[in-house]
Amino acid sequence: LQFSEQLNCATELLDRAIEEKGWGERLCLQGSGIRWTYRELREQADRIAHVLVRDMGLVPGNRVLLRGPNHPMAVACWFGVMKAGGIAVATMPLLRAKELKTMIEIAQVSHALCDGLLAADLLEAAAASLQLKQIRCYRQEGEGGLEALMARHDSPFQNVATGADDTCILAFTSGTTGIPKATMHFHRDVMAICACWPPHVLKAHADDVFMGSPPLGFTFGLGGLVLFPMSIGASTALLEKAAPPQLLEGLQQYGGTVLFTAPTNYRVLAQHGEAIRQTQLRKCVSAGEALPASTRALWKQATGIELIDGIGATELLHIFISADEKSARPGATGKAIPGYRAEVVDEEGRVLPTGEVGKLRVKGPTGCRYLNDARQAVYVKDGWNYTGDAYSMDAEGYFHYHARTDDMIISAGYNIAAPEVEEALMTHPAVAECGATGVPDEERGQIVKACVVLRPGFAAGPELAKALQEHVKAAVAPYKYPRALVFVDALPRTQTGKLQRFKLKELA
Ligand code: 3UK
Repeated sequence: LQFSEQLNCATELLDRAIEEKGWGERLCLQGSGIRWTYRELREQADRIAHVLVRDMGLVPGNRVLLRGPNHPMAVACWFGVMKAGGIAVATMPLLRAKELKTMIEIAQVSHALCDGLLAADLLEAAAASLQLKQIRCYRQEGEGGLEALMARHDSPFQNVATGADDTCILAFTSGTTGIPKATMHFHRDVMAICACWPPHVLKAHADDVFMGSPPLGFTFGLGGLVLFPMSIGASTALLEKAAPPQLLEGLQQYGGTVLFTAPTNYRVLAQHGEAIRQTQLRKCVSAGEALPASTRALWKQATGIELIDGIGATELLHIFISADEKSARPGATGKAIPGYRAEVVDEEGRVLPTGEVGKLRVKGPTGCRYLNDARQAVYVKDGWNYTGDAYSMDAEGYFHYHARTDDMIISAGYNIAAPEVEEALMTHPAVAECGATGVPDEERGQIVKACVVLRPGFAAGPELAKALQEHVKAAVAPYKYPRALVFVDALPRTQTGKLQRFKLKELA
């Protein structure tokens, strides 16, 4: 991978793959009845770039909103935007008109490419905003559809000669804490994430078939399901719906060998260990949320596969602390990956001694700039990104997750990390999922309250609640046990699979 002043990530990942690496006839993308080689994907992307420039009036630097489920056309659109020198604003499929309108305004979106299935909300958002004027839909019948326009352009597209530091991605953070922030990433960042984590930790090869659940509108999915396989000449199988049942079916149908998904899905899929053992699956990546040691053990026992945990963030584009299968430690996320530095610091930014819990900060080739957001000064200092996580580092340089810095519950003077209570609860056979939070208490300031989703076959009631409280007391320091506990049907989660802490508080 070359870094130079002039860089277009589509040239690197797509045109060079064909012209210089000779991967043109290799399988690149499958899904929804489509199978494209690298050459076929390029042809689609070239046509889309022509439509953007000639029919939709795009000029380099324009922001293009992308909306749709994971589908080969979504990938072709992303590369079309890169080729034309535009900035991709990929969004999560479940967003509704109101949220889309906010993003359109924050990111100053002028163009959009949208799956016909999800057009209604986008059209509503566009009507309410003066920003977005050019929308084309794919997988939609009729004259004005994207495919009809694409059919008229069959010459190769000359990629715009963007600079390595030109912005090419505006990615919105997932908003576990409130209003989403737009983060900016450059062409060089796209190449940097392909050069750091995949060769050093994932170590996949050209015959691997990548699969997973994260939407391409989430940088976890963009990297894991598109950029990483393409940087090594591998292929990817995209699923429009990717809840555990579809993931299992997809693994069987496409022969997936590398899986990217969140801890919750591994817990559910572990119930089908035998079926998974029958598939080709060999590498499993967990990110998005802390991986409890119990989930790692459960997955290993069910499938024989050691999970690769990794913490990533939209701000850093992808994973920056991780460990491969051989160096994985239960309860630790891993070490800073080659290319990145990570430290645990106190409120004043002083590095804390080994073992002490503090704020995690990270420095590397993909550090973030927020777009027009005053929170830049809070989250980025001296080139360090503060991720908002409470971590400690052990003597061997392994980083241990404790909580989001705002998930620390302070009860009678004790600092209690919500995820630690959750992990302890999760080791009880009755618990399918749970979330812990602090609720006001006259005597103690706050007390820990747990919301618990039961596994089928267990009956909610005061006896079980008591048993769960005793279970936590026996597993961790007794002052951490949830003094209040309710049974609920489901937990509030973001579309990226993260527990929504502020909604959990309301629920509690
Ligand atoms: C949390 C984790 C413990 C952590 C992401 C991989 O999740 C991603 O990006 P987001 O911006 O959220 C970032 C925050 O999520 N987190 C993620 N992974 C882990 N906590 N262990 C983990 N393994 O709070 C972090 O600050 O939505 C993940 C790749 C790209 C991504 N954007």
